[in-house]
Amino acid sequence: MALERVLITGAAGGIGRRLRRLLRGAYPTLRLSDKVRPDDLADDEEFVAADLGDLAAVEAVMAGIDGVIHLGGMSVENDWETILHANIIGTRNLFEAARRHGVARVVFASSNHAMGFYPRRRRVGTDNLVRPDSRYGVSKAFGEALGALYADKHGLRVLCIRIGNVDDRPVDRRRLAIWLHPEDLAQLVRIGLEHPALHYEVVYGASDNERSWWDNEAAFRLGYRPQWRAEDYRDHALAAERGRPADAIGDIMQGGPFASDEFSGDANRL
Ligand code: 15L
Repeated sequence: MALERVLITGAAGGIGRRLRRLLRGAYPTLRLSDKVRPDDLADDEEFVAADLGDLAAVEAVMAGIDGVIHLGGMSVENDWETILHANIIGTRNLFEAARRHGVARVVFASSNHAMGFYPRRRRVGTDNLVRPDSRYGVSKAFGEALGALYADKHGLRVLCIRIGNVDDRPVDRRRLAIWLHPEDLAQLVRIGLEHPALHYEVVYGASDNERSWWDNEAAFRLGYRPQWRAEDYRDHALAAERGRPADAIGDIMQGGPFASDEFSGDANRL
């Protein structure tokens, strides 16, 4: 089925702004949603404001939509109330509104922080248990589970992308392993919206990174062919690292500072 109208939640954020540009012309209409209206709407874009914590507002945004790119919510660690409202209740509202409106597909922006308490020396894939490094990471694991429920029970087609770090180039040593160029992200998003055999999948959002600690076989099976290589920016990334204070937990864990933030456990048990 051709997608006529695609919704981007969190459209005013850094990833949303980039995807708007990269998806221009791919679908007849992009509906953008956020709390604040962008001041540069194109002819093929429309805007509907919504607080994701308000189910009625999310339902209003969803009317007439064929596919959703769900970027909205809190994109870093925060206090529990904020994460609960924006990411747990917000993502539940998103999937429930999509179901009620017969939306065909949801691409969920998950995060590497659902798995951030794996050590960097360990290669992980999508069959490993989730090991969140933060309340934020827990909310992303919740969103992945919710996506599975709505796919299996209600027939939505769902792709969860565990995004590494989206930027024009990798900005430090850790990002050399997890960097995702915006064009490679756009490729993954289009797989989620268009792949004919998609039911429910979790993939890693990473470019062609030599230092990657992720097995991204599921993405390659769906046809993902990343075009960008982190190692091409090695000197820039490693220069940014110089002089940075050591972080006993963050430097060995995949989630970096998200893992060391508020850490009060026994480092020997990790
Ligand atoms: C994320 O999930 C965040 O949204 C982003 O701001 C970065 O912190 C990124 O992870 C990262 O791990 O570098």
